[in-house]
Amino acid sequence: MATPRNRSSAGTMDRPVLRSAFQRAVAEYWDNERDPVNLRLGDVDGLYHHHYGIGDYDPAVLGASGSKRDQAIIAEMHRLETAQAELLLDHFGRVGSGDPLLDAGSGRGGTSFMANERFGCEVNGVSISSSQVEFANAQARERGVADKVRFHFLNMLDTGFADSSHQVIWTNETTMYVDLHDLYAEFGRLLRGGGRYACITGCYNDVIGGRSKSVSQIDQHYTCNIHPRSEYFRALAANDFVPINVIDLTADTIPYWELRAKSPVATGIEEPFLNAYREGSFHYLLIAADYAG
Ligand code: GPP
Ligand code: MG
Repeated sequence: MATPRNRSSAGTMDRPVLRSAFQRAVAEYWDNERDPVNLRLGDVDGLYHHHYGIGDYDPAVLGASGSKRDQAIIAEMHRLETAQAELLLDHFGRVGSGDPLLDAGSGRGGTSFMANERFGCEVNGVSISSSQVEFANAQARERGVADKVRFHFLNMLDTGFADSSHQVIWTNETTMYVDLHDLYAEFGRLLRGGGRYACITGCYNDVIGGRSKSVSQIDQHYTCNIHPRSEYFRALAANDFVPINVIDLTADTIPYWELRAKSPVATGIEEPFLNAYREGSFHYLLIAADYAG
């Protein structure tokens, strides 16, 4: 089992987990987050996601009324979010059951549990939100996989795991919280040669200009800093990652946002997402890259 070296749950004196005012603000946001859009969806089957959905929704869910309608919409949104995570797992490349995997920005653990179920592997999840780490470890115990799926209060930019300790690392909508060059330097250290990095992210379209108003509203809403599309490929190349797949999921995620806008758990961020995607200032992207270092 890959375990972090020399780390207490709060980091070390010289290398604390939270290192800047920005990181402390991000941790505070996620420590306090209890939004029904995430908790009620997670309650459907015990997989608590912190990412969006892909694929068409079944319009029949809008036909019911009252609480039946609410529950049908919530179950459908959850199905689309789980489909998103399944697609990400499809891009992990060759994985043996003895290969350790790393979920960087693991939230309440949804994608980690799916990865463990699919591949039978040990999974490490890291997050700078101690409440999310606690929640996810409680889920691991409840699901009977605590010996295989472990969540750590650690900074993905400096995890403390050993060099070449992981076969696959993924980020499911978490890279907008970190500097990509620092991130991929750490991932290069952690991955074995021939290891795989898989990512789903939202990025702004710097081919046609700067950060749009809608993208800025999304940043503000989540206390994040969405990167330009080009930055991903520059930072990957600079750290010896070679992309094998890049998929524009923008058209595939729009139905999720349309359904979410009609749902009882809409948060107000639906319009900025729909505007940004429709005007072309923002993309929902999957990137899979092999580590060639
Ligand atoms: C996490 O999903 C969302 C983010 C980390 C924000 C940035 C993502 C982009 C693709 C720009 P969530 O499920 O916690 O969000 P919500 O509460 O809105 O469902
Ligand atoms: Mg959500």
